[in-house]
Amino acid sequence: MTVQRRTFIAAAAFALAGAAFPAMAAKPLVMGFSQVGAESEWRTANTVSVKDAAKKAGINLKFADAQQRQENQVKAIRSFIAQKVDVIAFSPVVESGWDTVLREAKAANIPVILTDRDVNVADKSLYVTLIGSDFVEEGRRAGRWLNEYAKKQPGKTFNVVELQGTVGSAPAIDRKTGFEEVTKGNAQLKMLRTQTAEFTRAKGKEVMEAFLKAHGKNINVLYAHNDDMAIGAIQAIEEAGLKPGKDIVIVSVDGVRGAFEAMIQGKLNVTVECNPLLGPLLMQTAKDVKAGKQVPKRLVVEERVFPAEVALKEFPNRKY
Ligand code: GYE
Repeated sequence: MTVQRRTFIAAAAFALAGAAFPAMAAKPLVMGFSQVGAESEWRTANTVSVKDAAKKAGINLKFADAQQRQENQVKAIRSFIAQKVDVIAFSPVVESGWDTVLREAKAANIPVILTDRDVNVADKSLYVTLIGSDFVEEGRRAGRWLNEYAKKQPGKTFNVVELQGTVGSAPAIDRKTGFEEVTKGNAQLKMLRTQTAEFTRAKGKEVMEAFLKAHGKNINVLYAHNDDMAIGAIQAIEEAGLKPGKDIVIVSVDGVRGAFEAMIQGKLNVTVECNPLLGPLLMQTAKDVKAGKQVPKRLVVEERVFPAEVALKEFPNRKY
């Protein structure tokens, strides 16, 4: 029998099997997803987006919550490898320390898609693509807004305090970098204190209380790496008898519903949008990767800046 004829018979048998067992032909893609945790409103919206999109795309999602701990993520990834999932996706809690486990995934021939946060690895072939925001640009946007604000009050200097996100995480590193890049030449701004509050409301409140205890009314501006920390800080400011949004100008990042509510109440001055609705693009990318299609190494989502003046008008359009 010739090679062509044998191929023909095999193809015909395959087509027949497909027709007789359609369920077999449409085996759902299995994705292991390791989420950072549930530290913020942003994260909750991101989790909902990933789960909904998987359902809609017919993807079998194995979801693991790492509770903000890298060792839990490493464990989850190893278990996905052992289960031989089709694709692994994860949002890395911190940037460094991923080489070993990603090499294990590569050796098992399982493609890895990063969502939201970046990793710091020398060998970029250890992941297929990163889907998410440009955090440095978000930091620049926050800084540019503050520069403009200060410009309107020439001669005045502003003492700034900063609440950083999770130590070692891409958004904390990049939002600090971008903000510093555009504000460092501004003689009107003076950074008084900067400290992590781990992207949570509770910590945001706690660290802001400490800042207020040390500097009281000398604080003019708060830059928070996310809305949740800003919302926690707002509580601390009010409890200290000061007016958030007035006595202390507040700039934050994410654009979640809670931030819009705070802006409408005049307690937050601006939020820089960070889009958590990455689920649909993640599922499409996973399908493309499994189909052998070439995908770009970086997929960046579009975002805007929302000052308090537009909050009421924009609120009904917000999806998270
Ligand atoms: O800004 C913050 C969350 O990685 C972009 O993580 C994300 C950040 C987001 O906890 O609210």
